Amino acid sequence: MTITSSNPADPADVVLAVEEPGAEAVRSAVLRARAAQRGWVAAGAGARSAALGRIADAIDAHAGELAALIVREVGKPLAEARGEVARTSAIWRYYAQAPYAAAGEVHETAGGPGLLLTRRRPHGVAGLIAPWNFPLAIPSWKAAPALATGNTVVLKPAPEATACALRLAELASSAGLPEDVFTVVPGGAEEGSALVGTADVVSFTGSTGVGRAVVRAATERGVPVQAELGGLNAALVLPDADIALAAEHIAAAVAGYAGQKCTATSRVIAVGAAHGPLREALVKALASVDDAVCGPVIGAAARDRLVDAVGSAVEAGATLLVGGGVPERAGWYVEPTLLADVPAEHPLAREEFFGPVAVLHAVADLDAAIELANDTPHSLATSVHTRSLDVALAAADRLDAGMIRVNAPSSGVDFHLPFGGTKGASHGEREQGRAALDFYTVGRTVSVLPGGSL
Ligand code: UN1
Repeated sequence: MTITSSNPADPADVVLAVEEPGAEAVRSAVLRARAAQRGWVAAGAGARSAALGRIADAIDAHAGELAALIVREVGKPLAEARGEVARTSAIWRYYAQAPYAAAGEVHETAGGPGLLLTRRRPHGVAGLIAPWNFPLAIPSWKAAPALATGNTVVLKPAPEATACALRLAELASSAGLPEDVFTVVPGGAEEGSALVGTADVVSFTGSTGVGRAVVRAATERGVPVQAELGGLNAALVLPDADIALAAEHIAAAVAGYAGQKCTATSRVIAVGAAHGPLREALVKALASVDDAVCGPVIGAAARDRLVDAVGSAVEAGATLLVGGGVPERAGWYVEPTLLADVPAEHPLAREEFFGPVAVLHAVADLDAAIELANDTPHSLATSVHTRSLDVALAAADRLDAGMIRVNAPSSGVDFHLPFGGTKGASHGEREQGRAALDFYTVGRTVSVLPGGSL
């Protein structure tokens, strides 16, 4: 079978076609990575830090080319693609400092001379499975902490983003990473499960269904695993909010990169008197979103699924407030869409659709808004729009999402803070920040006692 990635804005433009390498190729990449790992650890903190810093430099030096490749391969609007490239080099630079961070603690013995030490050591080979929507940033926020802590890496990118991942590996190698320390193996389900079946630590970002299977398979082998799955993210708007600004933030979170982020807003919850003005402002904001913000969705199947869901919601009694159409043009475009009166059990109100589509709910008060926001297993990111500090703090206490953003879009993350959701949205240790350094290492206890002690 051939893996083909094509331009979502112009499907006739084939970006890359490669043969699927098969499960055996993955296993042999893992074996080579395992052989390379000892030398990578032995090279020391200074060498690892310098190598990661050179990768950041290489990304900066090729920023224009990388942004253009992201635009072409996964249809991300140029401004966001540039932002992603800048974020990616910042991630490598941030983790370039990590090899020098303290790797443990010193304790006193219970009695007598000696030192008791804790120490964090790498697992071995990190098997990374990444999605297509952040084709440089997500592979990097998995690979950089894994490499910094002395693991070697085998990455299987999403087929739709194969060219971006291969280019990242090329740049890493041109920056002087030793051979087999960071390998990209293109592939689909077969290669992904071979990787989960052989790596020493597994990190996955993608759909809930595949993620659950990855977690099961890794757990069965006794291998540490983290999974970042879908989000069904809400934006809560209180009557005291700056409604015009809230509408702008929410429109960006609904339609930015066509809603193809696990942190995108798909449910807007208007509280009390916020409802009328917010509805009006949001319709206006979504109607004026253009290609520079939204862009196409990834493929024909994604577009059809969105169009069908909107159609079936309308048949079930929903009101189309804006959008809903498919522009007459090449590429997989869907208009930014807002619906009201969507039946509570309709899939559009319950499942992640990964498109520029949101559902508007009206509720009486903050309690009802929080209850509705929490009524999902996919609790990843929630935004709260209010001028009241009391409301912001109450919401931060009672919302169960992994990330709560006050007066900001639900999408957008800080790579130096932990990233992840609650309930069904995430599994295992948080990604990013220092949490990632814990995930890619395991604790050892070392007792250093004077010679001759029994
Ligand atoms: C962002 O909101 O900038 O797959 C990042 C995703 C998330 C990343 C979101 N893991 O969409």
